[in-house]
Amino acid sequence: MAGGVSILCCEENTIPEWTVTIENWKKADFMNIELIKGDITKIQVDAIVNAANSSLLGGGGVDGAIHRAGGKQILEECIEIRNRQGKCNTGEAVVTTAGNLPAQYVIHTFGPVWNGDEEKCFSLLENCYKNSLKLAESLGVKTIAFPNISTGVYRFPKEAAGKIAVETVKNFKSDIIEKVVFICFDDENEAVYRELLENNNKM
Ligand code: AR6
Repeated sequence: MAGGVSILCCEENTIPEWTVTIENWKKADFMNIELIKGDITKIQVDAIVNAANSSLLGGGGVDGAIHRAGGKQILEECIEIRNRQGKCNTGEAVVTTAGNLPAQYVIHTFGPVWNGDEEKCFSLLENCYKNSLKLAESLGVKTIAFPNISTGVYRFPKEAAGKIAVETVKNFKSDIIEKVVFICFDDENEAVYRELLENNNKM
């Protein structure tokens, strides 16, 4: 396999609109970054990431969708983690199995609540992506899907959040992870990611 990155843009369960390869982007032989518009609970990857909260006990948004679709096993494992190590700190990540979901693991990360403190919030969001990728690697995960962490209830500006997500993934050198999927649920995030990834291809 030639070195480089394929970026695919597509709707959930459709054929990608375009594919571009960037030579020598990563240390690994190849790595795919995909942009998919859809529901993260439906996607077939080794691990999906949950935009959780410090309690790890579920909530609304993507967290609620994952717990609803995954069933009570995920919550039970989250409670065990809580009992063992306490609440999740901002930027940290923990893992459970994925219950009834097609994925094997759910990696739960607690994103920053946007408060206008750019330096702190940017760095904490970067930690969410980095720590999730590190944890995935330690589990031997080859394919992982991220939602747009903190851009819902936590009101992180979408463009800044997208830039942090794409840059952090791009800079994460891995010989294990082969594919990272960004799942965008709303039109605004999809447009942000599409532009970021298309611009990447031109660089
Ligand atoms: N699949 C993919 N993305 C989704 C889905 C889905 N099924 N549903 C929503 N999104 P949010 P946050 C997108 O609010 O901002 C929860 O209550 C959504 O469009 O879920 O990190 C937790 O328990 C948005 O772009 O997470 C926390 O208390 C993105 O997911 C709090 O919300 C993130 O929105 C976390 O807030």
